[in-house]
Amino acid sequence: MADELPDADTLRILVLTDTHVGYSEKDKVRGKDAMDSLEEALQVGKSSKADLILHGGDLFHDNKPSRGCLYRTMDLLRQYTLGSGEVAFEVVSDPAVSFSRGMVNYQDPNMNVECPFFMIHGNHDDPGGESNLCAANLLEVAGLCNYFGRHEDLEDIVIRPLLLSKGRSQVAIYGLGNIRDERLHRAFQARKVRFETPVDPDKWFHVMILHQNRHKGSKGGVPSKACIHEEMLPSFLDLVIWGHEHDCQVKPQESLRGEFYVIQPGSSVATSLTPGEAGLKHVALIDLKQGVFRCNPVPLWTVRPLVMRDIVLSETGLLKTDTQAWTHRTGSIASSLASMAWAGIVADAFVTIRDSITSQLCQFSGSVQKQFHELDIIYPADSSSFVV
Ligand SMILES: [Mn+2]
Repeated sequence: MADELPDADTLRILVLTDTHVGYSEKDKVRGKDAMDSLEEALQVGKSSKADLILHGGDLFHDNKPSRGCLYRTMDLLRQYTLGSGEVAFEVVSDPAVSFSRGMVNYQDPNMNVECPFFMIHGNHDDPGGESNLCAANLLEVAGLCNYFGRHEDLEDIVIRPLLLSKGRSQVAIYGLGNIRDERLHRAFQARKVRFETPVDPDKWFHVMILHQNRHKGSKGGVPSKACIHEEMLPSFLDLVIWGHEHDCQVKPQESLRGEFYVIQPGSSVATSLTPGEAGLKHVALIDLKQGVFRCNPVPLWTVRPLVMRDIVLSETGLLKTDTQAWTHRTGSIASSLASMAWAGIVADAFVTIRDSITSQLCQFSGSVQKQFHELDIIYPADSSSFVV
């Protein structure tokens, strides 16, 4: 955590993304995980005296969050963003350009905001339906968030920055809520995405926040046209905050052309059984001061660890068809995790065996209801490696 409090010229932003609240909410063991981690993240903002919170989309896991999920989220936002503390920065751009209600929530005379929450939507919580609203609009009308980065006209996407100033620091934030990857890729190629910069752009620190697939090179990830490449983003940017990708790569990485830095905070709950989700999750505290920034990653300890192990069938000597032997083998892995739980190494065991060929899921749950580790055993897709 940033050890000292921000001074009069330092804008401190708590950056988080992909909190997916409501994920697995009906699960008896994991049901509260996503919400607990959102709360932990908000606590980081509060204890480090962040000036504002910036969320990179997929705050909610479901497009129509359950009543319980919405209620709890609103309750947390009340608890961690409202209060009598002073907002020490100013929005100096026209709020009507960025926000549908024409104002930032801390300027609303009916609200008492001390740490404003800004967000873009992700692919899980995007606007739609008859009303063309999303869950963020509900938070917005309740005065609990500042929802921006929504672009209606995909033939002409004009990204106008939200301009913030604190003391001698000036920051322009360019928000781009999720758009279907292929469409956005095409729009970038067809030069239908334009960025408006403030007059005197050199005096501003330029931050972009987006929620899209990130190009991972030719080896891995989604097809090249179904993602956004760093090279497509304008070179005047100083920092890009990349939402949607769940791997936590919170340490700033220099962009391929070295023009800006990229921070990918990752999700605060593991929603898929992939190796990228198994790392320790973090949020970022970003201090911006007169054109330079510092990123302090803060680990989230409430995130239930995901442990992955691969078992190669050909190394086990078990027959592919011998399901009994497999049940025995997986059962013994489950019980060894359970004994680790009893020994206090892990608090509980929860084993998922995924068969990538039949897509079958078998789950074994340990008996200690505290934390658990999840073990994913992936059978190699290449059946030639099976002993048959
Ligand atoms: Mn997403």
